[in-house]
Amino acid sequence: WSSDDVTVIFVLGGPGAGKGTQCAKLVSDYGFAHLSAGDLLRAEQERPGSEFGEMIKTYIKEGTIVPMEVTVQLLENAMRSSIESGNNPKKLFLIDGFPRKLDQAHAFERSVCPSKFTLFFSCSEAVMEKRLLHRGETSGRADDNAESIKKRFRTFVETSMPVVDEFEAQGKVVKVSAETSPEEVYREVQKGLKERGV
Ligand code: UP5
Ligand code: MG
Repeated sequence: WSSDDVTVIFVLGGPGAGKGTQCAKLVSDYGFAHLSAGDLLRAEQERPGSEFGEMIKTYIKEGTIVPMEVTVQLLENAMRSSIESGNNPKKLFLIDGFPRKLDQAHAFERSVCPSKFTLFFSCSEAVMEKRLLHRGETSGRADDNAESIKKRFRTFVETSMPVVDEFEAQGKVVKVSAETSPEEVYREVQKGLKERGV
């Protein structure tokens, strides 16, 4: 595809900020394809015969960032499938939980497609921790426990916030407070998208 006819919006925010929840709402109202980097990595980890399974498992448990070659390839494959399926005629993509390291951001925008902007959910660690521990009671996610959550928070602050800061400096961030109810947050999201012509 050419980057002129594909629209990519990055969706960033700390662990448990509500990226997946808000993306699901946008999918049903705007027809975006939703690609969660974390979901793609978890699926790859489960795929029989994957050469990356064990490695991905370790990175996720430790809350660190899987080497970008793996993630960029999974995203690119998922974008291609979405376009080829015919179910995404406008080629609209929400890329959730990516890029969370500067090297990934630069590689993706250079080799796949520049983003239109980044939707950024800001949320305090106290609120995010509460949500994740609650979800951990039933999610089965290997990283929804107090120890992994602490590591994910540290990676977010040290490694992922610099990505948001860089996009912010380029005037490419729509920031939404994610502390209120999902419906309230979504109203702010819709307002933010409208201001950017989406
Ligand atoms: N909830 C949501 N919104 C709420 C609201 N407004 N009020 C009250 N509750 C709300 O929500 C989390 C929980 O909170 C849910 O129970 C929800 O009902 C509730 P969710 O929408 O799932 O939040 P989200 O931001 O998507 O949280 P998630 O846990 O998915 O965020 P992470 O960024 O930590 O997870 P991700 O799957 O993106 O990544 C996992 C790991 O994969 C990373 O730590 C990393 O090791 C690896 N990874 C990479 O290596 N590279 C990548 O590029 C991406 C991931
Ligand atoms: Mg998520």
